[in-house]
Amino acid sequence: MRKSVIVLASLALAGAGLPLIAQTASAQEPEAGAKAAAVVPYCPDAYLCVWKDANYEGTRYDFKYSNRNWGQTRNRAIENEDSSWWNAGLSGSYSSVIVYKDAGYNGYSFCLDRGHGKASDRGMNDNGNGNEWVNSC
Ligand SMILES: [Ca+2]
Repeated sequence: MRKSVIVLASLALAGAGLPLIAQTASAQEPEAGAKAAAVVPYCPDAYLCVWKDANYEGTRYDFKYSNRNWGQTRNRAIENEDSSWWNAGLSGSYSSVIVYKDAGYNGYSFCLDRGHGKASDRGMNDNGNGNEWVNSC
């Protein structure tokens, strides 16, 4: 008898939990679009993070300083393979970062303020070669 009471109590708890989960999910649905645009990937403080794939996926490479040519860094594997970027730079001076298509800070580029990124970029995709920290975009 006691056993069946415990089972019933467990079922009641499980039943009570389900509507809560469903409610939470439906409450987030209207924000799905905004949520997708506000994704903040993990990127260590003080770094420009660069991923091999779009949407901050695949192997991540971190750049702390300015680099005229990614091909001459230990992160050379991401040269011309980059597909998404996030600026987790420190506040204050040199908090924004420009990503360049060509070595020597040349060619097509875009600038990311601190706390901003690009989940994809048609012009830069698999083309990046350098990054330069600047005071502002
Ligand atoms: Ca890529």
